[in-house]
Amino acid sequence: MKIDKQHIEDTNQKSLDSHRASFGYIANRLTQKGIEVDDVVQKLADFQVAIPSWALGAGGTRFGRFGFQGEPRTLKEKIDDVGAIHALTQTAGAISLHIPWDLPEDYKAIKQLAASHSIVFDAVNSNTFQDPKNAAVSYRYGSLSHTDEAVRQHAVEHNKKVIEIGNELGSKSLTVWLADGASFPGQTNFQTALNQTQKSLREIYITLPGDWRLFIEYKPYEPNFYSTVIQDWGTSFMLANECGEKAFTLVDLGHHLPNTNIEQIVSTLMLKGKLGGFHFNDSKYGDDDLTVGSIKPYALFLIFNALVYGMENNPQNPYPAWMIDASHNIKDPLEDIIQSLEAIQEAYAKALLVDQKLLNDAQQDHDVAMCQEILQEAYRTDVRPLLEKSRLQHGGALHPIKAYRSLQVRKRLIDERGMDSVASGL
Ligand code: LRH
Ligand code: MN
Ligand code: MN
Repeated sequence: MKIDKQHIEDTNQKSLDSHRASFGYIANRLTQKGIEVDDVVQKLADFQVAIPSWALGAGGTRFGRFGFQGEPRTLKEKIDDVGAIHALTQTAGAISLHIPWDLPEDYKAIKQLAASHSIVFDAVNSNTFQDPKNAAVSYRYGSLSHTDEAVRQHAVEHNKKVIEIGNELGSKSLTVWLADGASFPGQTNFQTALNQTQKSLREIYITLPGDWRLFIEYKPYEPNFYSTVIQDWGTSFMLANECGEKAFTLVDLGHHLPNTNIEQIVSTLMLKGKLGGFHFNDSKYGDDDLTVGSIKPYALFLIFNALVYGMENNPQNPYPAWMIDASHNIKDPLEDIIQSLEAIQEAYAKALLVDQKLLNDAQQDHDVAMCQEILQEAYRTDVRPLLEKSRLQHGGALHPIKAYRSLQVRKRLIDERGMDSVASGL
């Protein structure tokens, strides 16, 4: 399934006048404030977010799963789905694979298909939180932290294999997220588990190709409910430092205890040049993996404000790898991802409008009310016409969800794949 550029253009025609009017209005207002509007629009176009291969079908919960019709059955179909999202939004120019959920077979064909959609392969994700089929060892009691050398070695080898696979595809980074931890007090020795993890990560790290990066993802709990070995950014940061300069921390928005100040974490990591990757989602209670911006849009804006500040002021931090890490239980997964992308771009655009010079002056003067005014002035701006402009300039849809529906993308996917297709995975 491929979305025809001409069809997108045709659907855009109907909204062009209204777009021009609203863009003209906001562009004028921003220009009067001294903002380079073209610059903001260009930055939006440059901001590409990877789509995870595991989020294109319905996710479900531990209580069940309600499948969505027309789900992608193969990696090729998943790439087609990302292609459709990218064609409409012009923001999803990358896919992130989870191995072995989406093991490529024919590399050449997969690469060609991705290139035909203008999609590149972003970070590859290893999986040592599930037992592989017919495996000689079990990750029931951990993987890289396991007390048994044979299990640790198995997990290290898996990560090396994932690097090889990523290398074939043109990926440049490996993301390691470990479920390792304990469900009950006394089950493990914290120090031994951390030491083993460090040693195993180091073994993986030394096999990284020269231009690769290692991202270490943290999470406080789940699936283990007493302790997790890499529970927070501090642990990840420490492990990354001990690995070396190509190792970084990965922040997943859902991986924090309630009310954690994520923007401060982002700032600290970027100051130290150690923010490598970012997983977007939203949450109300825990690692809910909800649509980005659906619960705490102001918090997302503040996080973006920290990211923009870091990107502009911290050359010591490499450009981070962006990915959506959400799960879709009720909504059409593709619509859900489109909504997430829109929320990401909105928060980014608003952060780009923050007058950093004025904010700095107000901070120096301890004018606390003014500091808030400056942030909220940017936050309250309706930036949607800027997003529209950026998409329009690159052949995307003015209104991606509307276009998705009027082009009947889901119906076409169902016609092609059937009502009962189930997303592939382990
Ligand atoms: C863990 C996580 C991690 C995994 C993905 C499936 O909760 O965020 O990034 O790889 O979900
Ligand atoms: Mn994640
Ligand atoms: Mn998660």
